[in-house]
Amino acid sequence: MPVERTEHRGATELHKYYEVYETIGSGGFAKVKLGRHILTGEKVAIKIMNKKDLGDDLPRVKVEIEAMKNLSHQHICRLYHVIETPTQIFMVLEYCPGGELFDYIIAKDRLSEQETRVFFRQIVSAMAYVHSQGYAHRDLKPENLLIDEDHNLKLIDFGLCAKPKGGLGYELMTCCGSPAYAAPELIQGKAYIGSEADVWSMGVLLFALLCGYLPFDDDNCMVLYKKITRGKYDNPQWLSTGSIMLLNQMMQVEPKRRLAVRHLLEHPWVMKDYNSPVEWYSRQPLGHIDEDCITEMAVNMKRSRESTTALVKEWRYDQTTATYLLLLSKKQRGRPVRLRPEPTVCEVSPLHQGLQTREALHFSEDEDAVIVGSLDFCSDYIDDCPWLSVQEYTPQRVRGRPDGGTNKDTRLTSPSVEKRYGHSPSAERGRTTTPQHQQKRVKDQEPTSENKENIADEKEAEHFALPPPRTPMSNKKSARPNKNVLTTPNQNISVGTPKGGDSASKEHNKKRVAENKDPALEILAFSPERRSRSLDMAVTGDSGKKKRGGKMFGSLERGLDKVITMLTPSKRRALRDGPRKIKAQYNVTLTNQTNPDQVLNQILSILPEKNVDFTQKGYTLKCQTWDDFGKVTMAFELEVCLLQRPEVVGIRRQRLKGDAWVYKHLVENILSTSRI
Ligand code: H91
Repeated sequence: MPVERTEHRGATELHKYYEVYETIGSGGFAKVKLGRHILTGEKVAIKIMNKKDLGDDLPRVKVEIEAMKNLSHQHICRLYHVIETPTQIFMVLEYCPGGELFDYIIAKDRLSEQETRVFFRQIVSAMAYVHSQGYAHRDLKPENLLIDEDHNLKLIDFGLCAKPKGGLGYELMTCCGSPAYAAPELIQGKAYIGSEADVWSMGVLLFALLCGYLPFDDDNCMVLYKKITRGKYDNPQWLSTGSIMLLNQMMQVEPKRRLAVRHLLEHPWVMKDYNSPVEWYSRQPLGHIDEDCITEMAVNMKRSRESTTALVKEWRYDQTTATYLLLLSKKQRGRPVRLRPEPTVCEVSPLHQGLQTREALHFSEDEDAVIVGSLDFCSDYIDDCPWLSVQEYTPQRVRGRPDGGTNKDTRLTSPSVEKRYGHSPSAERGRTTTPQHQQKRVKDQEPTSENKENIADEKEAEHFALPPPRTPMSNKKSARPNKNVLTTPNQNISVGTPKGGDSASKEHNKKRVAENKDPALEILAFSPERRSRSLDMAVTGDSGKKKRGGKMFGSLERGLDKVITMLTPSKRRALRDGPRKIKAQYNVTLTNQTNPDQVLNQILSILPEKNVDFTQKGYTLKCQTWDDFGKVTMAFELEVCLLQRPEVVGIRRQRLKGDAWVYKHLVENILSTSRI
């Protein structure tokens, strides 16, 4: 595979300092990949934007970068590094393995008042700080709150934020954000105060946490706007009086009657069980310089501590800023404040020059590819061997495809070749169809930046692609109640029965059933972090804990050796020949089935019915929906996998693009209809 393709040319700078792994999400015109900062060994999220694709959104990115440079707070995702090339912009950000708060809410159906309070206090803390710095966020929603490794929230997406010149008291005019969370004055096109509009969104967010659905919702925009401007919503019976009151105080149509964030800091509901106001000041103010981090960097760079401090204080959001902030993050988590020592392979300081040896070790940066190298430069690489991609080590080989449950291979295809099927409006233009399954490959679309990377694969697909196997079920249109879906014990959900026996729960479930949702179908959340770990476990076949070598640092070559040893032919075959084995996580739906091929077939047969296009890569289905103009409205992944305890088939799901609530309904609908 070529190391550098056109759109990756600008990425060289990025690869000097980071190992780049798989795509973990996307937002607007950005793709977010998992990465690792080579010098500190810390994981990062890399937001990748193509300037050409950004077009008019380029100013939005500049706004986000400027805001994030000025904001440093324990509940705001930290920006470490910005790399701009003539064609691309890379933002290196704090990695939040827990994923979106949205997924967490839907996995749990809704949160208890106690758990909501924990999160809401963090949201108030972040927002009080944002407002204190003169910013309004203007796009508050659970998709923009991520969960970090300590289960704390981090606010993201400052692309729509505003910093009025005269201060936050000055009115704004631009209507932005997601309609469902937008304040009435905003959607009416009136001038509004940013902080007041944020409080409304926080009210909608609080409601979503406590209820698992939105207070104002409608498919029709105009109807939605009417509902918002009226400001009337129903309070479900499980809400406490205190919650109802707080929601009411935040979702006041008249902005001046709304609570201000400073009132929220010590609101009785917020203070309950804590007896202390929310701490909103930054625990990591930008001005403070940590001496331990400076010392470590000074040693690495062979500079004086004074000149290192001066360099850090320039806050250029370059390798120096990233190294300093990531070292600080290590220190705050009680890890050694250590950098990778001078390279042995190439006598150039990585902090000065970037890791030149990276290029030699760089295998591929394909969509699902991983870069492996320097695997044991740091002890935690071994314990936390990151994201070994199955596909990357899988030589082209013929593997049987699911055969409807008999487990006998009847068709032969190449496992690493992506198979694309679809029925998007654009895909339908000028192409012959496969009447048997009414499925067409999405091959003759204009290549977009999203699908460009797959073009080489598509050539091969011509020879190998077969339509997915179908089952007789595919004619069934109506959603069936899903009696067989199991959940993990810690979810406290009984099979086939509504959660909680109280009338409030029944009421809620009635609503869900009316919406074609099965109350027994619970989705268990699962962080990309864990997903990676589980893959690692599948590779090593152990419980994920590997012995630490006595030494902290080793050579790059040894790291490579380890990867090769881990992937012995038998292990590789085990991976190739079946779905991944993972642990139950919170975005994995458990089934009561044991045959993954059967489950895959059931899903495959339902997707066309739901107007979902998909490409199949092994047991992973990359799904897309389209609008009438051929624009992708939703992208998500469904992966059939094997759970270890209990030993059943699971379906991992991940949203990549599109409205979170629409996605929730669609995936619930697909899975409940799939009779799994
Ligand atoms: N949504 C608005 O899906 C749809 C794991 C994951 C882990 C992340 C760290 C930072 C960001 C995303 C992360 C992430 C966009 C991040 C930060 C900023 C920003 C953007 C992303 C998605 C994009 C992928 C995200 C979640 C939100 C995962 N994501 N899984 N760490 O602007 Cl400031 Cl776009």
